[in-house]
Amino acid sequence: MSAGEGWAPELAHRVRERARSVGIDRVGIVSADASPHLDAYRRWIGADHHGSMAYLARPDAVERRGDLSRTVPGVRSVIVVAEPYDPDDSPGVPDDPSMGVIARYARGRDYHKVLARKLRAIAGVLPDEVVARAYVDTGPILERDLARRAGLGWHGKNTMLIHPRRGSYCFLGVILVDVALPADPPFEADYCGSCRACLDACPTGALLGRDESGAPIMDARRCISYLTIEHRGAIPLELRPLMGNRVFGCDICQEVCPWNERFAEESSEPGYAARRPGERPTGVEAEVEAGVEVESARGGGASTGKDVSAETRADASGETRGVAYPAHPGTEAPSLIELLETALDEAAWDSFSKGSAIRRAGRAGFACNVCVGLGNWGSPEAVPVLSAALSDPEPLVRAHAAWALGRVGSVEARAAVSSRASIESDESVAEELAAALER
Ligand code: B12
Ligand code: SF4
Ligand code: SF4
Repeated sequence: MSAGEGWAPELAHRVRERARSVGIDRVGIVSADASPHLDAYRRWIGADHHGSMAYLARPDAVERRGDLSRTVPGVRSVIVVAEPYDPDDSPGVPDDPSMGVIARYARGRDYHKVLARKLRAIAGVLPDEVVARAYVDTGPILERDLARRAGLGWHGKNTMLIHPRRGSYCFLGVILVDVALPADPPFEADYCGSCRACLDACPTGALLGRDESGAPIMDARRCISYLTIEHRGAIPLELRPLMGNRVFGCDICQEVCPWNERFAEESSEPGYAARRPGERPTGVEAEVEAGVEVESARGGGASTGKDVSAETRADASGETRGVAYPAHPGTEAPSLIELLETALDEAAWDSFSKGSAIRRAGRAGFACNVCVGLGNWGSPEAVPVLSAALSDPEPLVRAHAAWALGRVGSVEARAAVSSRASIESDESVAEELAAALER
């Protein structure tokens, strides 16, 4: 739709005010013109750097990334927001191989739900005749590219969108609108300079530096975040030892970034705080339990943007923290043994993963990640739980447990592996069991 000249600045002002009222003060606006960086994206896909994330390579979705009007006909502007999550780390956990490290972004409530709600609230200030669709990682959209063009930061060599006074621990969300709003100046500077701390720190060599056009390149197939969240199937053998105790996502290339060391911004969103052991999910999930169905953000993104009533319901969800729930070790400083016990038990997994981005890995995928962590720890203390994992209904879990027991290598570990080998019917698991015995 077209907006009168005087109307657009007032709308943009209202958008920023509403964003502030839901705790978001980083808002940028960019025109919905074609991205200058679609070629870089195409090259990335062409090099197979996306691995098995097939949704990123679907030809129609690639084209839609370059032409937002194929997603929202008549789109004129994009409102981009950045919302910080908790930058703090649990002291000692990354260096303790008996503990599992869960990436910061996934320690609290699923950001897709939390931020989607805030985006709907922001879009709620737009007049009814404005078409607005909100996305948080849920559509064929180059969110980081839009964020840079909206002035919110630069693309670091770790591929993250970084703000020079707030760092990179943030989520991005976008609202596509069919009205032309005044655009913010793009972020032109690159403050990485000669630094290469992230490239040197990445344990798997997933970061490849900048290409000739200046675009930062990641081979996602090697990235621990991809391996522990998106990858389906066995984790490549040669990468398992490099994963250490990172069992869901990875923040290493952000942890070493000087812009985070100096400027990481605190989050004011209580939903993103890490869950304590046994802690019950809050907010959206509590509503679902109470029988109030809430639209899920993932896969859809088809919100009209005007449903502020959902947000009001979220606020009314009530206090549920601290209520006992099937045991789980929480997300702050979980022991690997307890994490695997959790992943082997459907009810415990459900309580642990409900309302959390961790659920995306699936019970079996998460169990595999934890088996890798336990194998890297290599302690005989892990033999009982790994032996139990050898009886998991999912062959993938049995295969990763066999690998981990092979790394432990104790008499008990070997006994468990050979006992399973005598009855194992799945060929790929049998191979892992045999390899574990050889080791
Ligand atoms: C696929 C994906 C992943 C993959 C691949 C990551 C990657 N680096 O590409 C995996 C699973 C590995 C992943 C991991 C993580 N992800 Co992720 N992911 C995405 C997703 C869905 C798509 C990203 C994508 O298209 N990648 C392909 C590359 C080519 O595109 P790009 O990274 O946007 O890069 C652009 C620039 O290079 C730029 N560009 C091009 N040419 C040029 C030229 C010059 C000169 C310059 C400067 C730039 C430039 O345009 C590119 C597009 O072409 C986005 C959401 C979205 N829809 O955008 C979230 C997103 C990028 N992820 C996010 C997060 C939080 C993470 C993790 C931190 C989670 C974790 N702790 O484990 C890690 C970070 C790992 C890392 N170092 O990137 C946030 C990032 C927020 C931020 N501050 O940047 C996003 C935006 C989700 C969100 N809505 O908040 N992710
Ligand atoms: S998230 Fe971890 S594995 Fe992935 S690029 Fe960064 S440091 Fe490397
Ligand atoms: S660690 Fe250094 S090179 Fe990497 S993103 Fe941060 S400033 Fe840039």
